[in-house]
Amino acid sequence: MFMRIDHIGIACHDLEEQIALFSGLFELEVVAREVNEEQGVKEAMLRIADADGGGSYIQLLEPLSPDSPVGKFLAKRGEGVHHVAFGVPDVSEAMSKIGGKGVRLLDESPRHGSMGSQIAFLHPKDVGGMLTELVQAAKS
Ligand code: CMX
Ligand code: CO
Repeated sequence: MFMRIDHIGIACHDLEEQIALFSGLFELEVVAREVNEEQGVKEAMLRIADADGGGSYIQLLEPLSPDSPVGKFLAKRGEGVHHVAFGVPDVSEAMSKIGGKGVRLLDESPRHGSMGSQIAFLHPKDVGGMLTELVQAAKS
């Protein structure tokens, strides 16, 4: 079902500071910056690897407001790993397969994600405490 780790999402208070830290430490290039109002984030994608069908990234996330998912997470747990995102060939199919096993889907249908992808989240309480994102990369 999973083809790769698409990205690790990291919650931070200051996107520019965190971009400077990660690109400096690991020599990663910022390949996209977006504001996603629906997800309540300002974000940057730092490329680790390219591949046919989708690459691997670090996703740095700054909340747009304290009552957004990332804003609440920062208040409760502080900066750090917020979610793990797996690349799937078809996000709707993965949602129905995984949902059929009793895992709570946090999205009824796929939403808009980074770089034209389609995404959906699984409840962390049903996945061993890990907030899990499914990603179908945009067709290149
Ligand atoms: N990882 C693991 N556990 C988490 C978590 C996370 N990121 N966020 C919340 N939880 C846990 C909480 O600790 C809490 O556990 P306890 O009851 O044991 O304390 C439980 O889940 C419920 O958390 P909550 O704070 O009461 O609920 P929230 O209103 O914060 O909702 C969640 C949590 C996961 C349902 C919500 O954050 C969500 O829908 N997330 C999906 C969307 C999202 O995260 N978007 C931002 C990223 C966008 C992107 O990647 O593009
Ligand atoms: Co993500």
